[in-house]
Amino acid sequence: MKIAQVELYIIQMPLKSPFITHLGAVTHREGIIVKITDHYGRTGLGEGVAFSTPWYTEETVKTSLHIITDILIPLLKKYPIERPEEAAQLFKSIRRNHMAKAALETALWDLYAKQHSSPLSIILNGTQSMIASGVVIATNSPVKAINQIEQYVEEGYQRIKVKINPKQDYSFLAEIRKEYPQLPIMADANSSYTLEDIDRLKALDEFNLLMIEQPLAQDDIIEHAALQKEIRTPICLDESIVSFDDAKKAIELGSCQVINIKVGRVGGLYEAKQIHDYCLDKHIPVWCGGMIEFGISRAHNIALASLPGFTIPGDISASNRFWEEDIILPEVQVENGYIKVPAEPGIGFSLNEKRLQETLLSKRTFQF
Ligand code: OSB
Ligand code: MG
Repeated sequence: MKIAQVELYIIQMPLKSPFITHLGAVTHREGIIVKITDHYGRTGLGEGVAFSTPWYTEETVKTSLHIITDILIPLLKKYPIERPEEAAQLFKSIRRNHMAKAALETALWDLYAKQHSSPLSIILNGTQSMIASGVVIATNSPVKAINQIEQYVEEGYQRIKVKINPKQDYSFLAEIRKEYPQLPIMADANSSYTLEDIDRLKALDEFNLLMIEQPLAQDDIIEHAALQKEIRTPICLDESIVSFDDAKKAIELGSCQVINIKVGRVGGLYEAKQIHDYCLDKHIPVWCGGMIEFGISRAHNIALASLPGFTIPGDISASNRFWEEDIILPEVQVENGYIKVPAEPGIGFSLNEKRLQETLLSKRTFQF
């Protein structure tokens, strides 16, 4: 792919309002923007989605920087690649560190698509020109949740996800359902329950949720299979699925009926597409998850969600859901509940250099 240079921009931005789950509150988002330039001056963009601390996954911004800088860039220098799939393959010689790998791999996909003057969605075999948009409410106050839902429904979002845990479930959902009896709602538990809570979880069946996301342990697929036999609400796995193999095993075991695919969590677009293709074959619907990310990652999510198996509105919301001003131009917009898949080459969004400078903490450059 004739890589000439890799630039890493470490940026930080405040969220418009805190994102609260039982695991803690996120008020600021640190992230890594990757820019890969080829010999002809064409650039590919990627984003590292690890958080500053390991509250959601084991990776952090610092561990990602270490792996990208000291391991993955030297690998790319040593073994020049012709296609992004080869990078995905090359990175398999390194264990885990999926978010670090995805940061580089996604930038290579964008560069490859631009080198072929094709939209990334087309390179990935996407078939949808619009994707249905959903949004996440992450607050511990039912009043705030209802107010936010009202605003987001007005903005056109097609599906609302709320965060739940054993201290905030039945009555919280009952209050919401009272206001919105028909609204497509799902709940994300972020691993806050155990099998001992089975009666609490059964009780949630009456709310007709689209699904319950990751009720049990973050690395479990065995107990989720047992739980699914006891509850009517479909289980969707998030944290437990970090690879194609995990997805295959979870489906074979009956641990879930839906999968949330996150590009960073599974190590890049190649693995994400493998999971998608398998799920499509097995009639398991998938949707694209979110990581409170900036516009570059959002743009990769849009390209991925254009694939035919993405039949459920995911957590891809507009840039203004979290940010006063995003780092891409144009910003991601939701119109009548849909996001348009760009028809321009690559991800179809460019860096907002002014915003990048305003939010920049540090920068590193690597010549090839
Ligand atoms: O569990 O899906 C999750 C955000 C950060 C970490 C984990 C999760 C989330 C979300 C998605 O719920 C929020 C979004 O980006 O829209
Ligand atoms: Mg989740």
